[in-house]
Amino acid sequence: MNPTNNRFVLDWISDMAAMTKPDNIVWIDGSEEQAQGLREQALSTGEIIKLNQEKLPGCYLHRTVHNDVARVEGRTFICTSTKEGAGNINNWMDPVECKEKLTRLYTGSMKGRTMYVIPYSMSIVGSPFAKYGIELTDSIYVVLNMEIMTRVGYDVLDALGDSADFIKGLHSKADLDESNRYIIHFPEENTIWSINSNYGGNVLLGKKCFALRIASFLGRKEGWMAEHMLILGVTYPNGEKKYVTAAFPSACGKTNLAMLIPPEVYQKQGYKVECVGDDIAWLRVGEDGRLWAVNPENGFFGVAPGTNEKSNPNALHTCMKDTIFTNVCLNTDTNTVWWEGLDKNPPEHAINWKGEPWDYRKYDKADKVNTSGAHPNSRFTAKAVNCPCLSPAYYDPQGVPVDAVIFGGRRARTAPLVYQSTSWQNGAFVGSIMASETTAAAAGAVGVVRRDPMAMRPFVGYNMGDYWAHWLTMGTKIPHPPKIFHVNWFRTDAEGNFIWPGFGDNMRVVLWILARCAGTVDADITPIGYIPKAEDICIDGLDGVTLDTVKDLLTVDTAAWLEDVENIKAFYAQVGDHVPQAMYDELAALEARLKAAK
Ligand code: OXD
Ligand code: MN
Repeated sequence: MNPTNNRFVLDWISDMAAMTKPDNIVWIDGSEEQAQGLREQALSTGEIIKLNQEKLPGCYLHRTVHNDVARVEGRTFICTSTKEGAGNINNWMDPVECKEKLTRLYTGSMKGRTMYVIPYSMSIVGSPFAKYGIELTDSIYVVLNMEIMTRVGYDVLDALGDSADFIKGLHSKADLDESNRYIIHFPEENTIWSINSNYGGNVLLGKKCFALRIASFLGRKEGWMAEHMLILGVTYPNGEKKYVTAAFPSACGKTNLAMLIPPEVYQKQGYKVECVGDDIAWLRVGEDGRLWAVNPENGFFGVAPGTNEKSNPNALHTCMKDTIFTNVCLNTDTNTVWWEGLDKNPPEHAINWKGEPWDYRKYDKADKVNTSGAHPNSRFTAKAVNCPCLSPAYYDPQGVPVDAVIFGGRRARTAPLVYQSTSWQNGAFVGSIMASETTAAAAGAVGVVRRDPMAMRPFVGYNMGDYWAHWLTMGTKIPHPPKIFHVNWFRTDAEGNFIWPGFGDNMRVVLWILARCAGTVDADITPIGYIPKAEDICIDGLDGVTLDTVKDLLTVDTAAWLEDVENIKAFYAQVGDHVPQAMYDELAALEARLKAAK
Protein backbone atom coordinates (compact mmCIF):
# COMPACT_ATOMS: atom_id res chain seq x y z
CA MET A 1 0.00 0.00 0.00
CA ASN A 2 1.18 3.51 -0.77
CA PRO A 3 1.81 5.69 2.29
CA THR A 4 0.06 8.65 0.61
CA ASN A 5 -2.97 9.28 -1.58
CA ASN A 6 -1.43 12.46 -3.01
CA ARG A 7 -2.25 12.20 -6.75
CA PHE A 8 0.57 14.56 -7.73
CA VAL A 9 3.08 12.33 -5.98
CA LEU A 10 1.63 9.03 -7.18
CA ASP A 11 1.13 10.11 -10.81
CA TRP A 12 4.66 11.47 -11.01
CA ILE A 13 6.17 8.29 -9.54
CA SER A 14 4.20 6.19 -11.95
CA ASP A 15 5.38 8.34 -14.91
CA MET A 16 9.01 8.08 -13.80
CA ALA A 17 8.69 4.33 -13.23
CA ALA A 18 7.16 3.90 -16.70
CA MET A 19 10.27 5.57 -18.12
CA THR A 20 12.99 3.98 -15.98
CA LYS A 21 11.30 0.56 -15.63
CA PRO A 22 12.49 -0.59 -12.20
CA ASP A 23 11.70 -4.17 -11.14
CA ASN A 24 10.03 -2.85 -8.02
CA ILE A 25 9.35 0.29 -6.00
CA VAL A 26 10.18 0.65 -2.30
CA TRP A 27 9.07 3.58 -0.15
CA ILE A 28 11.61 4.81 2.39
CA ASP A 29 9.94 5.32 5.75
CA GLY A 30 12.92 6.74 7.64
CA SER A 31 13.03 3.86 10.14
CA GLU A 32 16.28 2.44 11.50
CA GLU A 33 14.93 -1.05 10.81
CA GLN A 34 14.53 -0.36 7.09
CA ALA A 35 17.90 1.43 6.91
CA GLN A 36 19.56 -1.58 8.54
CA GLY A 37 18.01 -3.90 5.97
CA LEU A 38 19.37 -1.70 3.18
CA ARG A 39 22.81 -1.64 4.77
CA GLU A 40 22.80 -5.46 4.88
CA GLN A 41 21.90 -5.53 1.22
CA ALA A 42 24.61 -3.01 0.30
CA LEU A 43 27.14 -4.98 2.38
CA SER A 44 26.28 -8.17 0.54
CA THR A 45 27.01 -6.58 -2.85
CA GLY A 46 30.12 -4.71 -1.69
CA GLU A 47 28.45 -1.32 -2.25
CA ILE A 48 29.48 -0.46 1.30
CA ILE A 49 32.10 -1.96 3.61
CA LYS A 50 31.52 -2.34 7.34
CA LEU A 51 34.25 -0.63 9.37
CA ASN A 52 35.52 -1.57 12.83
CA GLN A 53 32.33 -1.27 14.85
CA GLU A 54 34.17 -0.94 18.14
CA LYS A 55 36.24 2.01 17.01
CA LEU A 56 33.77 3.45 14.50
CA PRO A 57 30.25 2.35 15.54
CA GLY A 58 27.69 2.63 12.78
CA CYS A 59 30.36 3.59 10.22
CA TYR A 60 30.73 2.32 6.65
CA LEU A 61 32.99 2.96 3.66
CA HIS A 62 31.89 3.42 0.08
CA ARG A 63 34.06 3.80 -3.04
CA THR A 64 32.80 5.51 -6.18
CA VAL A 65 34.01 4.68 -9.67
CA HIS A 66 37.25 6.51 -10.46
CA ASN A 67 35.77 9.08 -12.79
CA ASP A 68 32.92 10.01 -10.45
CA VAL A 69 34.53 11.76 -7.50
CA ALA A 70 33.27 15.35 -7.48
CA ARG A 71 30.52 17.72 -8.53
CA VAL A 72 30.57 18.20 -12.28
CA GLU A 73 29.95 21.89 -12.95
CA GLY A 74 30.47 21.45 -16.69
CA ARG A 75 27.60 18.97 -16.82
CA THR A 76 25.27 20.87 -14.48
CA PHE A 77 22.50 22.76 -16.27
CA ILE A 78 19.78 25.25 -15.39
CA CYS A 79 16.97 24.60 -17.86
CA THR A 80 14.76 27.66 -17.62
CA SER A 81 12.42 28.30 -20.55
CA THR A 82 14.76 31.01 -21.88
CA LYS A 83 18.55 31.12 -21.88
CA GLU A 84 18.34 34.57 -20.36
CA GLY A 85 16.56 33.08 -17.34
CA ALA A 86 19.64 31.00 -16.54
CA GLY A 87 22.09 33.78 -17.47
CA ASN A 88 25.65 33.59 -18.76
CA ILE A 89 27.28 32.01 -15.72
CA ASN A 90 25.14 28.86 -15.80
CA ASN A 91 25.05 26.16 -18.45
CA TRP A 92 21.68 26.15 -20.17
CA MET A 93 19.74 23.73 -22.35
CA ASP A 94 16.29 24.17 -23.78
CA PRO A 95 14.03 22.24 -21.35
CA VAL A 96 12.11 20.42 -24.09
CA GLU A 97 15.28 19.31 -25.87
CA CYS A 98 16.87 18.40 -22.57
CA LYS A 99 13.95 16.21 -21.54
CA GLU A 100 14.01 14.43 -24.89
CA LYS A 101 17.71 13.78 -24.58
CA LEU A 102 17.53 12.59 -20.99
CA THR A 103 14.39 10.53 -21.53
CA ARG A 104 16.45 8.44 -23.94
CA LEU A 105 19.07 7.94 -21.23
CA TYR A 106 16.56 7.19 -18.48
CA THR A 107 14.53 4.74 -20.55
CA GLY A 108 14.96 1.37 -18.88
CA SER A 109 17.85 2.65 -16.72
CA MET A 110 16.42 1.00 -13.58
CA LYS A 111 15.71 -2.39 -15.19
CA GLY A 112 16.76 -5.15 -12.80
CA ARG A 113 16.92 -2.61 -9.97
CA THR A 114 14.70 -1.20 -7.27
CA MET A 115 13.41 2.35 -7.36
CA TYR A 116 13.55 3.83 -3.85
CA VAL A 117 11.12 6.65 -3.07
CA ILE A 118 12.58 9.02 -0.47
CA PRO A 119 10.20 11.61 1.03
CA TYR A 120 12.36 14.24 2.73
CA SER A 121 12.18 17.66 4.28
CA MET A 122 14.71 20.46 4.09
CA SER A 123 14.61 21.99 7.58
CA ILE A 124 12.34 20.82 10.40
CA VAL A 125 9.06 19.29 9.20
CA GLY A 126 6.25 21.79 9.77
CA SER A 127 8.57 24.76 10.41
CA PRO A 128 7.90 28.04 8.57
CA PHE A 129 11.10 27.41 6.58
CA ALA A 130 10.37 23.78 5.62
CA LYS A 131 10.23 22.69 1.99
CA TYR A 132 9.54 19.13 0.95
CA GLY A 133 11.06 16.93 -1.70
CA ILE A 134 10.83 13.41 -2.99
CA GLU A 135 13.87 11.76 -4.51
CA LEU A 136 13.53 8.66 -6.65
CA THR A 137 16.77 6.74 -6.91
CA ASP A 138 18.17 3.34 -7.82
CA SER A 139 21.08 3.72 -5.38
CA ILE A 140 21.08 2.38 -1.82
CA TYR A 141 24.12 4.61 -1.17
CA VAL A 142 21.93 7.62 -1.99
CA VAL A 143 19.15 6.42 0.31
CA LEU A 144 21.55 5.92 3.24
CA ASN A 145 23.22 9.30 2.67
CA MET A 146 19.90 11.13 2.29
CA GLU A 147 18.81 9.62 5.61
CA ILE A 148 21.79 11.37 7.22
CA MET A 149 21.69 14.63 5.28
CA THR A 150 17.94 15.34 5.39
CA ARG A 151 14.85 14.51 7.44
CA VAL A 152 13.38 11.43 5.79
CA GLY A 153 10.09 9.74 6.60
CA TYR A 154 6.33 9.50 6.20
CA ASP A 155 5.75 12.55 8.38
CA VAL A 156 6.91 14.51 5.31
CA LEU A 157 4.07 12.98 3.28
CA ASP A 158 1.62 13.83 6.08
CA ALA A 159 2.85 17.41 6.14
CA LEU A 160 2.60 17.61 2.35
CA GLY A 161 -1.00 16.32 2.38
CA ASP A 162 -2.54 16.55 -1.09
CA SER A 163 -0.43 19.53 -2.17
CA ALA A 164 1.60 19.62 -5.39
CA ASP A 165 4.19 21.80 -3.68
CA PHE A 166 7.17 19.47 -3.53
CA ILE A 167 10.46 19.17 -5.41
CA LYS A 168 10.54 16.21 -7.77
CA GLY A 169 14.01 14.67 -7.89
CA LEU A 170 14.86 11.77 -10.19
CA HIS A 171 18.23 10.07 -9.89
CA SER A 172 19.53 7.03 -11.70
CA LYS A 173 23.07 5.71 -11.64
CA ALA A 174 22.28 4.24 -15.06
CA ASP A 175 25.68 3.03 -16.38
CA LEU A 176 27.75 5.70 -14.57
CA ASP A 177 28.72 6.76 -18.08
CA GLU A 178 30.79 9.91 -17.71
CA SER A 179 30.03 11.12 -21.21
CA ASN A 180 26.29 10.98 -20.48
CA ARG A 181 26.43 12.38 -16.96
CA TYR A 182 23.94 15.21 -16.38
CA ILE A 183 22.74 17.18 -13.38
CA ILE A 184 19.71 19.07 -14.62
CA HIS A 185 17.46 21.61 -12.93
CA PHE A 186 14.08 22.72 -14.22
CA PRO A 187 13.45 25.51 -11.69
CA GLU A 188 10.14 26.52 -13.27
CA GLU A 189 8.87 22.97 -12.74
CA ASN A 190 10.36 22.25 -9.30
CA THR A 191 12.19 19.35 -10.89
CA ILE A 192 15.72 17.90 -10.76
CA TRP A 193 17.07 15.13 -13.00
CA SER A 194 20.42 13.52 -12.27
CA ILE A 195 21.86 10.63 -14.25
CA ASN A 196 25.06 8.58 -14.60
CA SER A 197 26.68 9.69 -11.33
CA ASN A 198 26.67 8.27 -7.84
CA TYR A 199 28.83 10.96 -6.19
CA GLY A 200 27.29 12.95 -3.30
CA GLY A 201 27.04 16.50 -4.64
CA ASN A 202 25.52 15.24 -7.90
CA VAL A 203 23.04 12.80 -6.42
CA LEU A 204 22.03 13.82 -2.88
CA LEU A 205 19.45 16.03 -4.50
CA GLY A 206 18.37 17.76 -1.29
CA LYS A 207 21.74 19.49 -1.01
CA LYS A 208 23.16 21.70 -3.79
CA CYS A 209 20.43 20.91 -6.34
CA PHE A 210 17.42 21.66 -4.13
CA ALA A 211 18.63 23.64 -1.10
CA LEU A 212 20.68 26.04 -3.25
CA ARG A 213 19.81 26.00 -6.97
CA ILE A 214 16.05 25.37 -6.83
CA ALA A 215 15.68 27.13 -3.46
CA SER A 216 17.48 30.27 -4.67
CA PHE A 217 14.97 30.41 -7.55
CA LEU A 218 12.05 29.92 -5.12
CA GLY A 219 13.52 32.45 -2.71
CA ARG A 220 13.50 35.13 -5.37
CA LYS A 221 9.89 34.33 -6.25
CA GLU A 222 8.75 34.14 -2.63
CA GLY A 223 10.89 36.85 -0.99
CA TRP A 224 13.55 34.90 0.93
CA MET A 225 17.12 33.78 0.34
CA ALA A 226 18.96 30.47 -0.05
CA GLU A 227 22.67 30.97 0.51
CA HIS A 228 25.88 28.93 0.57
CA MET A 229 26.58 29.95 4.15
CA LEU A 230 27.52 28.41 7.47
CA ILE A 231 25.71 29.57 10.60
CA LEU A 232 27.73 30.11 13.78
CA GLY A 233 26.57 31.08 17.27
CA VAL A 234 28.69 32.91 19.84
CA THR A 235 27.68 32.97 23.52
CA TYR A 236 29.25 35.76 25.56
CA PRO A 237 30.34 35.31 29.19
CA ASN A 238 27.18 37.21 30.23
CA GLY A 239 25.01 34.66 28.40
CA GLU A 240 24.15 36.89 25.46
CA LYS A 241 23.96 35.01 22.12
CA LYS A 242 24.87 36.36 18.68
CA TYR A 243 24.78 34.65 15.29
CA VAL A 244 26.74 35.13 12.09
CA THR A 245 26.39 33.53 8.68
CA ALA A 246 29.40 33.21 6.40
CA ALA A 247 29.93 32.39 2.73
CA PHE A 248 33.27 31.10 1.46
CA PRO A 249 34.23 29.39 -1.78
CA SER A 250 35.40 25.77 -1.56
CA ALA A 251 38.73 25.14 0.18
CA CYS A 252 38.50 28.23 2.38
CA GLY A 253 37.83 26.46 5.69
CA LYS A 254 34.06 26.83 5.94
CA THR A 255 33.46 23.68 7.99
CA ASN A 256 36.42 24.64 10.21
CA LEU A 257 34.94 28.06 10.97
CA ALA A 258 31.48 26.53 11.51
CA MET A 259 32.89 24.24 14.23
CA LEU A 260 35.53 26.57 15.62
CA ILE A 261 37.02 26.02 19.07
CA PRO A 262 37.67 29.33 20.85
CA PRO A 263 41.28 30.17 21.76
CA GLU A 264 42.11 29.57 25.41
CA VAL A 265 42.03 33.27 26.21
CA TYR A 266 38.31 33.32 25.35
CA GLN A 267 37.50 29.92 26.85
CA LYS A 268 38.83 31.14 30.20
CA GLN A 269 36.52 34.15 30.05
CA GLY A 270 33.52 31.89 29.40
CA TYR A 271 32.92 32.41 25.68
CA LYS A 272 31.27 29.53 23.82
CA VAL A 273 30.96 28.89 20.11
CA GLU A 274 28.31 26.63 18.59
CA CYS A 275 27.54 25.36 15.13
CA VAL A 276 24.08 25.78 13.63
CA GLY A 277 25.10 24.85 10.08
CA ASP A 278 28.22 24.27 7.99
CA ASP A 279 27.14 24.76 4.39
CA ILE A 280 23.69 26.15 3.61
CA ALA A 281 21.49 28.82 5.19
CA TRP A 282 17.92 29.69 4.33
CA LEU A 283 17.13 33.26 5.36
CA ARG A 284 13.79 34.98 5.97
CA VAL A 285 12.67 38.30 7.37
CA GLY A 286 11.21 37.73 10.83
CA GLU A 287 8.28 39.51 12.46
CA ASP A 288 10.81 41.54 14.43
CA GLY A 289 12.23 42.95 11.19
CA ARG A 290 15.48 41.03 11.51
CA LEU A 291 16.89 38.40 9.18
CA TRP A 292 16.46 34.84 10.50
CA ALA A 293 18.42 31.79 9.40
CA VAL A 294 17.99 28.03 9.49
CA ASN A 295 20.22 25.24 8.38
CA PRO A 296 17.94 23.21 6.09
CA GLU A 297 20.17 20.13 6.29
CA ASN A 298 20.39 17.42 8.93
CA GLY A 299 24.00 16.33 8.52
CA PHE A 300 27.41 17.29 7.19
CA PHE A 301 28.93 16.20 3.89
CA GLY A 302 32.45 17.24 4.77
CA VAL A 303 35.81 16.95 3.04
CA ALA A 304 37.93 14.41 4.96
CA PRO A 305 41.54 15.29 3.97
CA GLY A 306 42.98 17.95 6.23
CA THR A 307 40.45 17.25 9.01
CA ASN A 308 42.38 16.50 12.19
CA GLU A 309 42.56 17.11 15.93
CA LYS A 310 44.01 20.57 15.37
CA SER A 311 42.15 21.85 12.30
CA ASN A 312 38.70 20.65 13.34
CA PRO A 313 38.37 18.34 16.36
CA ASN A 314 34.59 18.78 16.38
CA ALA A 315 34.24 17.49 12.81
CA LEU A 316 36.56 14.61 13.62
CA HIS A 317 34.48 13.60 16.62
CA THR A 318 31.26 14.00 14.64
CA CYS A 319 32.37 11.42 12.10
CA MET A 320 33.53 8.81 14.60
CA LYS A 321 30.05 7.23 14.57
CA ASP A 322 27.03 6.71 12.28
CA THR A 323 29.06 7.95 9.31
CA ILE A 324 29.40 6.95 5.68
CA PHE A 325 32.90 7.61 4.41
CA THR A 326 33.36 7.96 0.67
CA ASN A 327 36.69 7.40 -1.10
CA VAL A 328 38.89 7.55 2.01
CA CYS A 329 41.77 5.15 2.66
CA LEU A 330 41.12 1.87 4.51
CA ASN A 331 43.61 0.74 7.14
CA THR A 332 43.42 -3.03 6.73
CA ASP A 333 45.15 -3.80 10.03
CA THR A 334 42.50 -2.04 12.08
CA ASN A 335 39.61 -1.81 9.60
CA THR A 336 39.46 1.91 10.24
CA VAL A 337 39.80 4.90 7.94
CA TRP A 338 42.67 7.27 7.17
CA TRP A 339 43.20 10.32 5.00
CA GLU A 340 46.01 12.72 4.21
CA GLY A 341 46.28 15.28 6.98
CA LEU A 342 44.54 13.12 9.62
CA ASP A 343 47.82 12.45 11.40
CA LYS A 344 51.44 11.75 10.60
CA ASN A 345 51.00 7.96 10.74
CA PRO A 346 49.77 6.64 7.42
CA PRO A 347 48.81 2.97 7.72
CA GLU A 348 51.41 0.35 6.86
CA HIS A 349 48.78 -1.87 5.28
CA ALA A 350 46.08 -0.08 3.42
CA ILE A 351 43.69 0.04 0.48
CA ASN A 352 43.49 3.38 -1.31
CA TRP A 353 40.35 5.16 -2.50
CA LYS A 354 40.54 3.23 -5.78
CA GLY A 355 40.36 -0.08 -3.92
CA GLU A 356 44.02 -0.94 -4.60
CA PRO A 357 46.78 -1.85 -2.13
CA TRP A 358 48.46 1.41 -1.15
CA ASP A 359 52.02 2.26 -0.18
CA TYR A 360 52.24 5.64 1.52
CA ARG A 361 55.95 5.87 0.61
CA LYS A 362 54.94 6.44 -2.99
CA TYR A 363 52.86 9.51 -2.15
CA ASP A 364 53.67 12.40 -4.51
CA LYS A 365 52.23 15.81 -3.70
CA ALA A 366 52.30 16.72 -7.38
CA ASP A 367 50.01 13.80 -8.27
CA LYS A 368 47.68 13.53 -5.30
CA VAL A 369 44.80 11.86 -7.11
CA ASN A 370 46.90 8.90 -8.17
CA THR A 371 49.21 8.55 -5.18
CA SER A 372 47.05 9.49 -2.16
CA GLY A 373 45.45 6.98 0.12
CA ALA A 374 42.26 9.04 0.23
CA HIS A 375 40.96 10.99 -2.76
CA PRO A 376 41.53 14.75 -2.21
CA ASN A 377 37.74 15.18 -2.36
CA SER A 378 36.94 12.17 -0.17
CA ARG A 379 34.08 12.81 2.20
CA PHE A 380 32.31 11.94 5.42
CA THR A 381 28.54 12.01 5.64
CA ALA A 382 27.84 12.51 9.34
CA LYS A 383 24.82 13.33 11.48
CA ALA A 384 24.51 16.88 12.81
CA VAL A 385 23.22 15.45 16.07
CA ASN A 386 26.63 13.83 16.67
CA CYS A 387 28.48 17.16 16.50
CA PRO A 388 29.85 18.04 19.96
CA CYS A 389 29.38 21.78 19.38
CA LEU A 390 25.93 21.62 17.77
CA SER A 391 23.86 24.58 18.91
CA PRO A 392 20.52 23.93 20.65
CA ALA A 393 19.24 26.60 18.23
CA TYR A 394 19.77 24.08 15.43
CA TYR A 395 16.52 22.48 16.63
CA ASP A 396 14.56 25.75 16.71
CA PRO A 397 12.04 25.80 13.84
CA GLN A 398 12.17 29.62 13.85
CA GLY A 399 15.93 29.61 13.25
CA VAL A 400 18.32 32.22 14.65
CA PRO A 401 18.48 36.01 14.19
CA VAL A 402 21.51 37.04 12.14
CA ASP A 403 23.74 39.85 13.43
CA ALA A 404 26.40 39.72 10.73
CA VAL A 405 26.88 38.29 7.26
CA ILE A 406 30.48 37.48 6.41
CA PHE A 407 31.89 36.98 2.93
CA GLY A 408 35.38 35.59 2.46
CA GLY A 409 37.90 34.57 -0.12
CA ARG A 410 41.43 33.28 -0.42
CA ARG A 411 43.52 36.29 -1.46
CA ALA A 412 47.31 36.49 -1.14
CA ARG A 413 47.45 40.31 -0.95
CA THR A 414 44.36 42.18 -2.09
CA ALA A 415 41.81 41.73 0.70
CA PRO A 416 42.72 42.74 4.25
CA LEU A 417 42.07 40.44 7.22
CA VAL A 418 38.64 42.02 7.66
CA TYR A 419 36.65 44.99 6.46
CA GLN A 420 33.09 46.15 6.92
CA SER A 421 30.82 47.35 4.14
CA THR A 422 29.14 50.72 4.51
CA SER A 423 25.53 49.68 3.84
CA TRP A 424 23.43 46.68 2.75
CA GLN A 425 23.82 47.76 -0.90
CA ASN A 426 27.56 48.16 -0.52
CA GLY A 427 27.65 44.79 1.29
CA ALA A 428 25.81 43.10 -1.58
CA PHE A 429 28.41 44.65 -3.89
CA VAL A 430 31.19 43.23 -1.69
CA GLY A 431 29.53 39.82 -2.04
CA SER A 432 29.28 40.20 -5.81
CA ILE A 433 33.04 40.78 -6.15
CA MET A 434 34.09 37.88 -3.93
CA ALA A 435 37.01 35.94 -5.35
CA SER A 436 39.66 33.39 -4.55
CA GLU A 437 43.05 32.85 -6.04
CA THR A 438 45.26 29.81 -5.94
CA THR A 439 48.58 30.35 -4.24
CA ALA A 440 51.39 28.67 -6.13
CA ALA A 441 53.88 26.66 -4.09
CA ALA A 442 56.64 29.06 -5.23
CA ALA A 443 57.28 32.01 -2.91
CA GLY A 444 54.69 34.75 -3.23
CA ALA A 445 53.50 33.68 -6.65
CA VAL A 446 49.78 33.82 -7.14
CA GLY A 447 47.54 31.88 -9.44
CA VAL A 448 44.36 32.64 -11.24
CA VAL A 449 41.58 34.73 -9.72
CA ARG A 450 38.20 33.01 -9.84
CA ARG A 451 35.30 35.31 -9.06
CA ASP A 452 32.76 33.47 -6.96
CA PRO A 453 29.98 35.90 -6.00
CA MET A 454 28.57 35.13 -2.56
CA ALA A 455 30.28 31.68 -2.99
CA MET A 456 27.24 30.92 -5.16
CA ARG A 457 28.79 30.83 -8.64
CA PRO A 458 27.93 27.13 -9.18
CA PHE A 459 24.71 27.28 -7.16
CA VAL A 460 22.47 30.12 -8.35
CA GLY A 461 19.43 28.58 -10.06
CA TYR A 462 18.84 31.58 -12.33
CA ASN A 463 20.54 34.63 -13.85
CA MET A 464 23.40 35.87 -11.64
CA GLY A 465 22.48 39.50 -12.39
CA ASP A 466 18.93 38.88 -11.19
CA TYR A 467 20.31 37.15 -8.11
CA TRP A 468 22.24 40.32 -7.26
CA ALA A 469 19.08 42.34 -7.87
CA HIS A 470 17.30 40.04 -5.40
CA TRP A 471 19.98 40.76 -2.81
CA LEU A 472 19.37 44.49 -3.31
CA THR A 473 15.59 44.06 -3.08
CA MET A 474 15.93 42.03 0.13
CA GLY A 475 17.84 44.98 1.59
CA THR A 476 14.71 47.10 1.21
CA LYS A 477 12.60 44.47 2.99
CA ILE A 478 14.68 43.94 6.14
CA PRO A 479 13.98 46.78 8.60
CA HIS A 480 16.95 45.74 10.80
CA PRO A 481 19.42 44.11 8.44
CA PRO A 482 22.59 42.37 9.57
CA LYS A 483 25.82 44.22 8.85
CA ILE A 484 27.97 42.80 6.07
CA PHE A 485 31.71 42.08 6.32
CA HIS A 486 34.50 40.54 4.27
CA VAL A 487 37.35 38.48 5.71
CA ASN A 488 40.54 36.98 4.30
CA TRP A 489 42.41 34.46 6.45
CA PHE A 490 44.92 33.78 3.67
CA ARG A 491 47.19 36.82 3.28
CA THR A 492 50.76 35.73 2.67
CA ASP A 493 54.15 37.30 3.29
CA ALA A 494 56.89 37.74 0.70
CA GLU A 495 57.85 34.07 1.12
CA GLY A 496 54.30 32.88 0.55
CA ASN A 497 53.66 31.94 4.20
CA PHE A 498 50.26 32.63 5.73
CA ILE A 499 50.50 35.59 8.11
CA TRP A 500 47.32 35.01 10.13
CA PRO A 501 47.17 31.78 12.19
CA GLY A 502 43.55 31.08 11.22
CA PHE A 503 41.47 28.17 12.61
CA GLY A 504 40.24 28.88 16.18
CA ASP A 505 42.00 32.25 16.18
CA ASN A 506 39.54 33.47 13.55
CA MET A 507 37.26 33.99 16.55
CA ARG A 508 39.30 37.13 17.31
CA VAL A 509 38.03 38.61 14.05
CA VAL A 510 34.47 37.35 14.56
CA LEU A 511 34.40 39.13 17.93
CA TRP A 512 35.50 42.41 16.30
CA ILE A 513 32.72 41.93 13.74
CA LEU A 514 30.14 41.40 16.49
CA ALA A 515 31.46 44.39 18.40
CA ARG A 516 30.90 46.49 15.27
CA CYS A 517 27.33 45.17 15.09
CA ALA A 518 26.79 46.11 18.73
CA GLY A 519 28.34 49.54 18.10
CA THR A 520 30.93 49.04 20.83
CA VAL A 521 34.09 49.48 18.78
CA ASP A 522 35.35 52.20 16.48
CA ALA A 523 36.87 51.70 13.00
CA ASP A 524 38.80 53.57 10.31
CA ILE A 525 37.21 54.35 6.98
CA THR A 526 39.19 53.38 3.86
CA PRO A 527 38.27 53.36 0.14
CA ILE A 528 36.95 49.77 0.47
CA GLY A 529 35.04 50.19 3.74
CA TYR A 530 35.68 50.20 7.48
CA ILE A 531 38.72 48.41 8.83
CA PRO A 532 39.60 47.79 12.49
CA LYS A 533 42.06 49.84 14.45
CA ALA A 534 44.85 47.27 14.83
CA GLU A 535 44.73 47.36 18.63
CA ASP A 536 41.06 46.29 18.53
CA ILE A 537 41.93 42.83 17.19
CA CYS A 538 42.82 40.91 20.35
CA ILE A 539 46.17 39.13 20.02
CA ASP A 540 46.52 37.99 23.64
CA GLY A 541 48.07 34.54 23.78
CA LEU A 542 49.03 34.54 20.09
CA ASP A 543 52.58 33.48 19.33
CA GLY A 544 54.42 35.45 16.68
CA VAL A 545 51.62 37.92 15.97
CA THR A 546 52.36 41.49 17.00
CA LEU A 547 50.51 44.75 16.62
CA ASP A 548 52.63 45.38 13.52
CA THR A 549 51.56 42.02 12.05
CA VAL A 550 47.94 43.05 12.49
CA LYS A 551 48.64 46.46 10.95
CA ASP A 552 50.18 44.69 7.96
CA LEU A 553 47.17 42.36 7.70
CA LEU A 554 44.87 45.37 7.64
CA THR A 555 46.61 47.45 4.97
CA VAL A 556 44.65 48.26 1.85
CA ASP A 557 46.90 47.93 -1.19
CA THR A 558 45.42 50.57 -3.48
CA ALA A 559 47.35 49.48 -6.58
CA ALA A 560 46.28 45.84 -6.15
CA TRP A 561 42.68 46.96 -5.67
CA LEU A 562 42.74 49.10 -8.80
CA GLU A 563 43.98 46.05 -10.71
CA ASP A 564 41.16 44.05 -9.17
CA VAL A 565 38.64 46.67 -10.32
CA GLU A 566 39.61 45.88 -13.94
CA ASN A 567 39.08 42.18 -13.28
CA ILE A 568 35.68 42.94 -11.72
CA LYS A 569 34.65 45.01 -14.74
CA ALA A 570 35.46 42.06 -17.00
CA PHE A 571 33.46 39.73 -14.75
CA TYR A 572 30.46 42.07 -14.66
CA ALA A 573 30.58 42.19 -18.47
CA GLN A 574 30.54 38.41 -18.49
CA VAL A 575 27.53 38.28 -16.15
CA GLY A 576 25.87 40.52 -18.73
CA ASP A 577 23.11 43.04 -18.96
CA HIS A 578 21.14 41.86 -15.92
CA VAL A 579 23.80 43.32 -13.58
CA PRO A 580 21.87 45.94 -11.58
CA GLN A 581 22.86 49.57 -12.15
CA ALA A 582 23.40 49.90 -8.39
CA MET A 583 26.27 47.40 -8.64
CA TYR A 584 27.90 49.46 -11.41
CA ASP A 585 27.41 52.57 -9.27
CA GLU A 586 29.12 50.85 -6.35
CA LEU A 587 31.98 49.74 -8.62
CA ALA A 588 32.45 53.25 -10.04
CA ALA A 589 32.39 54.75 -6.56
CA LEU A 590 34.98 52.23 -5.34
CA GLU A 591 37.25 53.04 -8.27
CA ALA A 592 36.91 56.77 -7.65
CA ARG A 593 37.74 56.38 -3.93
CA LEU A 594 40.77 54.22 -4.74
CA LYS A 595 42.05 56.72 -7.31
CA ALA A 596 41.57 59.58 -4.87
CA ALA A 597 43.58 57.69 -2.25
CA LYS A 598 46.49 56.94 -4.59
C1 OXD B 1 30.35 21.25 -0.89
C2 OXD B 1 30.82 22.19 -1.93
O1 OXD B 1 30.49 20.03 -1.09
O2 OXD B 1 30.61 23.40 -1.74
O3 OXD B 1 29.81 21.71 0.12
O4 OXD B 1 31.35 21.75 -2.95
MN1 MN C 1 29.33 23.77 -0.02
